[in-house]
Amino acid sequence: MILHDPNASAALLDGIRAFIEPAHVRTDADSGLHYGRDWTRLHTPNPLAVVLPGNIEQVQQLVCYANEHRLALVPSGGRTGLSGAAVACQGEIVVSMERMNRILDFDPTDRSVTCEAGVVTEVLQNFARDRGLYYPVDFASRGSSQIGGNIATNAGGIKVIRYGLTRDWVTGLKVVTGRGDLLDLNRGLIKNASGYDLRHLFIGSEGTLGIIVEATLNLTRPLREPVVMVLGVPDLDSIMSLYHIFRNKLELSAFEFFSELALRHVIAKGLHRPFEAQTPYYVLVEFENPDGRHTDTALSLFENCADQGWLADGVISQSQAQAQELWRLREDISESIAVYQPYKNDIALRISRVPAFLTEADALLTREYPDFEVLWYGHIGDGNLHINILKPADLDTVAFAAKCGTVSEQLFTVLQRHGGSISAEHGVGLLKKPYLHYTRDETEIGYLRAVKQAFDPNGIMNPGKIFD
Ligand code: S2G
Ligand code: ZN
Repeated sequence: MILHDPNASAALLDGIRAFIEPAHVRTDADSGLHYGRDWTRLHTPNPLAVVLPGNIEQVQQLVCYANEHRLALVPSGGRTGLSGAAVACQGEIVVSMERMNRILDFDPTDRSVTCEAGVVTEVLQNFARDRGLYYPVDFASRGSSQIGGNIATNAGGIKVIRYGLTRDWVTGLKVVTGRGDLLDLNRGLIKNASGYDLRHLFIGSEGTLGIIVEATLNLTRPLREPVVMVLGVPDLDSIMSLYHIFRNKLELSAFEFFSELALRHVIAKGLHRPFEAQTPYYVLVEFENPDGRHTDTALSLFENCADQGWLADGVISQSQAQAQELWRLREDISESIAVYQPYKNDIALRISRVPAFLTEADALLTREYPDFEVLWYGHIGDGNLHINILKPADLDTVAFAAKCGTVSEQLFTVLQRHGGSISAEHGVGLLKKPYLHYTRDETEIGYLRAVKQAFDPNGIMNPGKIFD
């Protein structure tokens, strides 16, 4: 347990100012609010201070100092997380990586880029694009999320079906462990059979093993003339039929879905419906279409699926601008419903289990919670479903969260039967911690604790996140 006497705080912070410039050791309320939380709003930020190191040496000094004084550290990137992993609500010290935001190296032969943890995802994407390459891990929060946070949560997003997750693009990682040791992991190698790959322990560790300070990432060639289709779908089974047929005939870079309820919230923000028909669900597929060589295939797929009754209407982009406009129908969902303080679930299943789970979960929610507005959307191509329950205006946040906790227990009981995970890409943090046992059994959690003990023996790294 990390304890500290508030009276001793001033002396402790002065100790930090001895090796980090005073301007970058902040205790003002605005900094505490700004840096003390992610996109979740269930906890009141209450850090002891916000510290912004400028280099690896300062990060190491801070971790050593925190061990000496048993100070809790919460690593902080773009704070776009949705599970409370970057929340500091118990007098921890927030360690913001935003000053460590340089791109350090690019190698055209390796097609790799090395950058500090605080580089914004979109900055890296643009850096790659300007050199004729592509960093293919992509999601709506690209403009504010940071590479270090993407790695700490193994961020997924909208292109996973073709390009995989962040984990698949990290070829080197420099981390400061909870002991204060600097590890230079894998150093950009494609092959390296020299024992346990510690890089993969830090990917998805949510700041609980140490602080990611630098990463080497692979890049690839850009998508050639990507085309987007949005299809109006009558029911859940048809979604899976479309998935099978489109995946078998086209190399998809995205296969997303969203419900009519989700679309209505995006339309309410000023976007236009993709077509006249209103259907219960919509599928968005993306595939590259150099010189239009796959257009005929796509159109004949559309006709066949329409004949089968699997789709009622659809649109295919005629330009990159229209493709981007169609993407916004999916990508703007999260932002368009934020005002309703949605209770989010982000579950993962084997794709083969998606139809059975979707049907069972939808029936459960409709039966048990008829007064809840439930939005379904997500990355069906990865078996990743986002279930968002919008907070009714007449229910206060605490009562709503309590009721949704019950919903989660019921949903996760169904999920467990289908072998799924309580978190596909948003992580566990604080919000999903009470439900971890639905996905990891006690034996496995024991091993997670043993790993934590090896890297952070004093428990200073993001204590209370993922598990206690
Ligand atoms: C998505 C973004 C966050 C949310 O839209 O795919 O991962 O709203 C989400 O769930
Ligand atoms: Zn998602």
